[in-house]
Amino acid sequence: MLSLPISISRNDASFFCRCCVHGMQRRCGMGENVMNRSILLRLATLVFTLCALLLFGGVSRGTERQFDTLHEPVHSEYVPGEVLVNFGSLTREAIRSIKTSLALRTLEQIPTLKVERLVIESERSVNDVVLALLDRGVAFAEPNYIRHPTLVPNDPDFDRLYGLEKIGIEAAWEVVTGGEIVVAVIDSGGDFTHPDLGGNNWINAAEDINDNGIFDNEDLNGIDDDGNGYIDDVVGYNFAEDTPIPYTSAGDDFHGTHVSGTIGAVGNNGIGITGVLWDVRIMRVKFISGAGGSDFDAAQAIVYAVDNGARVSNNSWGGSGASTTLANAVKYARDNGMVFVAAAGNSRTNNDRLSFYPAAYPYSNVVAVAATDANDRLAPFSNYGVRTVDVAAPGVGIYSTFPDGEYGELDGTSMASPHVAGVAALLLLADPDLTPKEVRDILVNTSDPISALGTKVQAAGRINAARALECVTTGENCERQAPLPDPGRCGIVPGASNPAGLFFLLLTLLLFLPFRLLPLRLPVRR
Ligand SMILES: [Ca+2]
Ligand SMILES: [Ca+2]
Ligand SMILES: [Ca+2]
Ligand SMILES: [Ca+2]
Repeated sequence: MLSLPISISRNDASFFCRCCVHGMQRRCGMGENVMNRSILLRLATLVFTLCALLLFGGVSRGTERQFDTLHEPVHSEYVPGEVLVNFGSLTREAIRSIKTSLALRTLEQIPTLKVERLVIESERSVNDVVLALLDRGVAFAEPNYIRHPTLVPNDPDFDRLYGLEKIGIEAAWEVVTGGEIVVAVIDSGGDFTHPDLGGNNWINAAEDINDNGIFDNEDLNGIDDDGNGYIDDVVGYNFAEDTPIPYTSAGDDFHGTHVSGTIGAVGNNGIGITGVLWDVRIMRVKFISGAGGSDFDAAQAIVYAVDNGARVSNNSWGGSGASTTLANAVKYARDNGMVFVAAAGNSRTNNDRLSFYPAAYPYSNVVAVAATDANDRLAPFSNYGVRTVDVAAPGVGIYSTFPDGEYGELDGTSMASPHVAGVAALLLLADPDLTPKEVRDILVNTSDPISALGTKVQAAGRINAARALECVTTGENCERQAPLPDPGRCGIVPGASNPAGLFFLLLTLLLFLPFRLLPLRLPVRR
């Protein structure tokens, strides 16, 4: 294949091909060697390459790229007076000297990720200290960004009631309704005593001292009975407040409670609602308190969920600041086989251009989710992006559990994400050997085509739980349902009856032809 100055995968090539070289998508889409095709095709390839470069300038998640913090906004919200640092291979003396000269004191560490959370005991700004640390050769240094739950106010305009039918859940339940799979809700806390949630709690058996399957006072013996580094963590952990109780109050924890209900409110128990799964083990990992949570706490929460056996995590939160700490935690999740489902964000923006993390991290286990309404339209608040947002799911007027035995409606990509996390768990119950990337690809390919989403998400449609399960259990209907997405920004097509297109083509020929013809002439036949 023509070597491109940016690293794109075969799939990406077909994607750009479809976008820019009308009528040639089939050949390119098959990923064949284009070296021995006609000059015309080669020229067209040059043009679409340039077009892709100019208009996209990046790579899709199909190829995992190096995470780069340099292009991110510097004005994001972060914890004042704190930095996250990986000292890399510096010697102990060098580290001590850096800490002394910059007046830094270590508060906490995550050994798995080799990251320290440091407090700045001087008047220097966070940005100043980060730059000073980078100057002294640390592996990375960054602010401890604040993440927020991806919830929007329950505006009456969005207020529609509809159920799980939209994603074909009833047919999916004919295959599997739930089972022994751990799904971590990394969020605010969740009311784990809710009558419609309590039966589906993950229970850390070694910490359940009285062995009654419930987190109660008798379990609080002050001992880390399972030796996982956390004392009395029976149903999860609260990293926001550093306690084993992942629930603080109805006001603080309604978001995580609502998300939990969509994934796994107890089904077929004669009360309230049901989640995507009737039966599941929900691990409650709280790091958000009040309006937000820090990256350090988020990273701790992710590592905890991975280390304690969660196969899927739901992450209905995010923010714009790029964080290596958070990225490394998501990568750790990937390396340990966790499907990381993340809300795309509620700022109506294109994540391909303005990244929203963790949804935009380029790892193969990340499933980024946009929100749709009862009519399969993109929710007005939802972020999108054909390269960085994978799928769409209902996220407007979602009825689910609230603390203290209550129920209510919320809107947001926060509410879309748990639909997808739930379906991912159903797929893993049907086939526990699926890799996170396989789960994501199945969710994308089996989505119901929705033309309006063709320019918005990679799936060009909304998830379909029934078809995804059919694919996993029978091998049928696994092929992509929707046409490849159209980024809608590639209007300048060579040969088009469009003066700009002709100008673009001529310019490309003048600038690149002499340089590119040489390799194009080389025969590649054997
Ligand atoms: Ca107990
Ligand atoms: Ca423990
Ligand atoms: Ca204990
Ligand atoms: Ca129920």
